[in-house]
Amino acid sequence: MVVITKLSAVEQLPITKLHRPVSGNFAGDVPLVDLTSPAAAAQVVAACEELGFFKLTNHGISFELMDRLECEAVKFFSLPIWKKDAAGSAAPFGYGSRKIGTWDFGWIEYLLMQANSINPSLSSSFRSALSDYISTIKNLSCELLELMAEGLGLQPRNILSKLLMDEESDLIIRLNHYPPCPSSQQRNISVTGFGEHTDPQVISILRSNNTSGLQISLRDGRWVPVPPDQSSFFVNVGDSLQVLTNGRFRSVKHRVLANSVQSRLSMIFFGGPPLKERVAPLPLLMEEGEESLYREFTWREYKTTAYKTKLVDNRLGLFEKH
Ligand code: GA4
Repeated sequence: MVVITKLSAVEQLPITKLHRPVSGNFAGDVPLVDLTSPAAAAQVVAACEELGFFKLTNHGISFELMDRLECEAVKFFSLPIWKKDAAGSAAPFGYGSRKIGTWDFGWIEYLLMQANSINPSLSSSFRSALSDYISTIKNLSCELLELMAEGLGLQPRNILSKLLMDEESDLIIRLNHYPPCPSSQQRNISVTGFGEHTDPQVISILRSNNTSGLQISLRDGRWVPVPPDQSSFFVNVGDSLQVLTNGRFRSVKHRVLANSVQSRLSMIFFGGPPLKERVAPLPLLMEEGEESLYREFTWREYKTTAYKTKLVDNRLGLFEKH
């Protein structure tokens, strides 16, 4: 018997582990989905499985619609503090500064609103820009959820999107202003604008101005910056969609670091189901004998628990079976 103990030249080379499938459509580390491509459904599913995050291009939404809301948001954040406070407190819906949720702080001021009952204290031009933006982005979210259903081979096509189409669906819009933070550069440190977290809802659609700051966590735990692009949207899988797909799609961990010279302005739409809706894996997605990774819960239960946690906490972990 001949025993070969010497390694060949190729076997001695260091191995570089690829952290993404070669077949995907990527710009740097960020998966790309072109809504006009015949491969869009497959691209969406690949991105949601790999990272739970993608950049959406060719979405057909006019720049004017985004710009109008951005200009109104800039006007709002330039108001004196007492006028911003008139929008009510961020908990549960209104204007917030520095404080996020119950336990966290960030270099940020923001306006948090229920998408279907726009804050009456805002100017009429602001309310009109918000209402036009929300109805367009709600439709876009549903289109994406239908594309996901198609890519996953699910019938009917609206099996996911109907969660956002109910009169009682829990839809939120958030406008974030991250002022520049010059001391971060002077002291050579990173200042947190919004600490790392996953979104509890089904889907989140983000649009920002051209200021950097957003980062996502890759599968191997590395944090990578997401280059801003004011004409595209960035889409996040939320915890609820991770549960609906029994872990096949991943809710992405993300955070925002303050920019030392420029203001960052982002507008995010969060699509959640009605509070009474049960959130559980779709039976059609389960293989024979496959069990749910999560114990049963309603969106109300998950949301109530989530709102008591810290941003960094693994909220879904509290609902895992094993
Ligand atoms: C993250 C997604 C949305 O911005 C949000 C956030 C909410 C808040 O800002 O009050 C939360 C956060 C978000 C996750 C866990 C809880 C709740 C702060 C926090 C620590 C409005 C949401 O629905 O959940």
